[in-house]
Amino acid sequence: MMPLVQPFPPDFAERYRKAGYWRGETFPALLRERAVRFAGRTAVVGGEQRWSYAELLARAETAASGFLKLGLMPGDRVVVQLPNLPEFFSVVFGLFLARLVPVYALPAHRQTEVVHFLRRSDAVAYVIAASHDGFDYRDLARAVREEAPALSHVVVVGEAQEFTPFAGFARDGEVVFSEPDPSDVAFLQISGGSTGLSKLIPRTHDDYIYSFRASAEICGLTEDSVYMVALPAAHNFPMSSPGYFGAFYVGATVVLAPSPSPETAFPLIAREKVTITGLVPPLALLWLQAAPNARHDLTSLQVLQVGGAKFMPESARRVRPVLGCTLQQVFGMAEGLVNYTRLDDPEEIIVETQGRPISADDEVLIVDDQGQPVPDGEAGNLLTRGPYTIRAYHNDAGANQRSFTEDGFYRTGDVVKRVAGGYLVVQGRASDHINRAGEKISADEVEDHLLAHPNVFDAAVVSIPDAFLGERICAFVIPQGEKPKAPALKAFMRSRKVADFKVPDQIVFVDAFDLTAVGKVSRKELRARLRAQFLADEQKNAGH
Ligand code: AMP
Ligand code: DBH
Repeated sequence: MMPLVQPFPPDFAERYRKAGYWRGETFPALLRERAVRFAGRTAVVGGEQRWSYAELLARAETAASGFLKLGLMPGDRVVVQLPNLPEFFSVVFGLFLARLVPVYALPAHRQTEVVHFLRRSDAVAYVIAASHDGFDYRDLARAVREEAPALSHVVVVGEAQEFTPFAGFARDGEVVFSEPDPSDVAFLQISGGSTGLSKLIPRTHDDYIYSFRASAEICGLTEDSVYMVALPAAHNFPMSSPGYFGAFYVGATVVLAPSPSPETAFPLIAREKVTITGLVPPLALLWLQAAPNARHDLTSLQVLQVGGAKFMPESARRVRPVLGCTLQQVFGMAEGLVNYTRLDDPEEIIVETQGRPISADDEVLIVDDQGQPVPDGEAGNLLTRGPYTIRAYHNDAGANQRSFTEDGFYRTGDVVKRVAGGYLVVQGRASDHINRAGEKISADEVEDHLLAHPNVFDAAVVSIPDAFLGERICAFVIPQGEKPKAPALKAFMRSRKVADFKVPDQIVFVDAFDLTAVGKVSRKELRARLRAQFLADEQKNAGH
């Protein structure tokens, strides 16, 4: 089993401790302390349930005992794939208390992705909900079990069938849990994956707790705040920016929305007096559209955070007048660095920029393709290093080689410019992935699936600007033999058991890729050319 590490060099670790970023806090200690300090206050609201801080701890302890009684050992990895249910928190905190390591999967992930997470992490257990949104996760568990040799337990929230029911976890007698070290890896987060499948991101107690503690302060959270989780709870944004962990840190209340749609979220905001939540840009557009006719009282909402993909200034400008709250732009990544506009920034900064880093010790380098720094105001590749940015992925030597410089900077793949005050404006990105409504999709990965179809000779996948999604997935396909129909190719993608958001939105059949250049054309160049040609054609057609 590959050991879990996050290799911050000792001199950096010392510096981050001295500066007071890393305070030796751990998730178990945090939960226990808050369960005493905020005992009777409401920690979690979800579905019909309402848990106090004391109850959250009690439930997490029961979960921890249950996991240990299955025979799991500290350090073991557990893939968690749960929708926005309160049990998400009892499971995850339970794992922390037992020194087990959650690996977060999104509810949208399917067999291909889940098998990858299970294998890459050597997970011994997999936690699911029985079903959600019309999908039966027990069927998924049966399928992945065949392909993941280390997996020995499937734990189900809800009707478990032949698997282990989470509701059956019990605590008999006093269980003594061993304490983690603050520099231990607490969990594995996943990246959207710019090439190939998602990478696993080891985050330590020290670094992650710093990121959401500082975020909670930047976002003005207090024990009277009510934070709503609108995006999937496994996403890094609602987890930590400041997210529910930031909310728990200060003793606030966390409300779980089963869906981020205005129909579901607006009544919850009114009922629970939600003060802050975070959305991706397409959802923010839906909220802006629905709010003027909303029957629900949204006046409790003080801050709407938008991030995950670029929020265009024209839309950003409408947030305050339409929703009556402050917009906060959030530009972050599961690998670390998070930027925020500050709540008291001038409106122009809030509307036009994606914020500035959390920490004075976040090192931000903006360089040209030769690695030379570019002047402020000019676009370049963003590299970063700092007290909560990883130095390596888990179990992926190739990605580590590509994604980190020799002196430990993370190559974000984003193209940004720095403006006055150190604020960043995201201009685009260098790598070939599609940012579809905040979901990052690797072009390589989609091409690979398409190429598996017997009637596909070659495929190139690109992002195309989309008014609603921000970007949509467009696949250029050279058929061979009988030309497949676009819906059939999409159905084929689905049959490959991948998350639905990876299925191309648009398929364009072409006879050949026009390789006029001499020699080999890189896929990157090919994609760029196809994309440019497509956009030019589109514009020409619009002109007629
Ligand atoms: P991941 O590494 O999968 O967590 O995805 C993080 C990436 O999402 C960043 O590197 C950016 O490409 C993108 N992203 C996140 N927030 C924003 C934002 N506010 N504006 C533009 N891009 C964003
Ligand atoms: O897109 C992201 O990954 C993201 C966006 C906003 C993120 O990880 C975050 C804030 O922490």
